[in-house]
Amino acid sequence: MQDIVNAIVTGDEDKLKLLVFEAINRGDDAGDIMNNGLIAGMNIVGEKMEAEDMFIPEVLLSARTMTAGVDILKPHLADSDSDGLGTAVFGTVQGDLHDIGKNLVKMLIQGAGFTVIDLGTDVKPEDFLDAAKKNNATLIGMSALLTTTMPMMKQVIEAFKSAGLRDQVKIIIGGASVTQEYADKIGADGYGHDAGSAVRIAKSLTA
Ligand code: B1M
Repeated sequence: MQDIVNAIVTGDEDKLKLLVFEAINRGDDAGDIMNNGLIAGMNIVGEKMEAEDMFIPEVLLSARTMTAGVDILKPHLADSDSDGLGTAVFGTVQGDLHDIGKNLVKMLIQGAGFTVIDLGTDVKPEDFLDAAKKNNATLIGMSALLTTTMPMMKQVIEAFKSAGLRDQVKIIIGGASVTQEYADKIGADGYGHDAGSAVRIAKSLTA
């Protein structure tokens, strides 16, 4: 696992792919590889970024490496026990370009049986609203990783209120800086600390 962590930190995509394939073939648990390998590596990247030991180009390499690892793990992570749970609209809020966590949550939510419309990153409040109307969505999922972009989540909720659609959707939020307290404060219906809890909460809210 330590080699996987190191491959994420050094942004060595070829090595990471090899290691993840090896681990899967050995029968290692995909969730374990994700949490103790890929995400653990990304956490170190975050610490190094904060300490200015790593800079944007290197962080991007680590992010690309992480995405390659997630792609390999995807079929082993998503459980497709159920389907027909409704349509969810997902996106990273306006001003924010972080999408690894959002993609991970999306992947598991899809595996759980939701149809997901992914609006990508830097998504304006009105785009969440338009997509929800167009697709009859019952769940809105927002991700934000920057303290400066978290307030956009509130603006999205306000946009649904102004359009008279707040009661027709459940809204869940998450991302590194987001907390349950913040979710309560802005009136979100749920907060996911990680991808697993996001799925559990999404299912309970829309049941
Ligand atoms: Co950025 N960045 N970054 N970055 N980056 C952070 C977030 C930061 C904490 C790093 C640090 O300084 N320690 C810091 C934010 C500080 C703050 O606001 N408090 C930061 C900064 C400052 C910045 C820039 C401003 C840097 C600059 O330009 N000077 C800049 C902003 C760009 C922008 O968005 N406008 C920037 C840029 C980037 C890159 C582009 C280089 C790259 C993103 C690439 C990409 O996403 N495609 C990047 C990265 C990779 C990170 C760190 C290192 C890793 C994020 C990540 O992917 N983690 C990050 C440090 C950190 O978070 N420790 C950092 C792995 C991922 C699986 O976790 O996204 O938290 P996460 O998702 C988790 C949970 O949060 C949850 O489930 C996921 C799985 O468990 N979750 C949800 C997420 N979304 C959810 C939604 C839900 C429910 C749960 O419901 C819908």
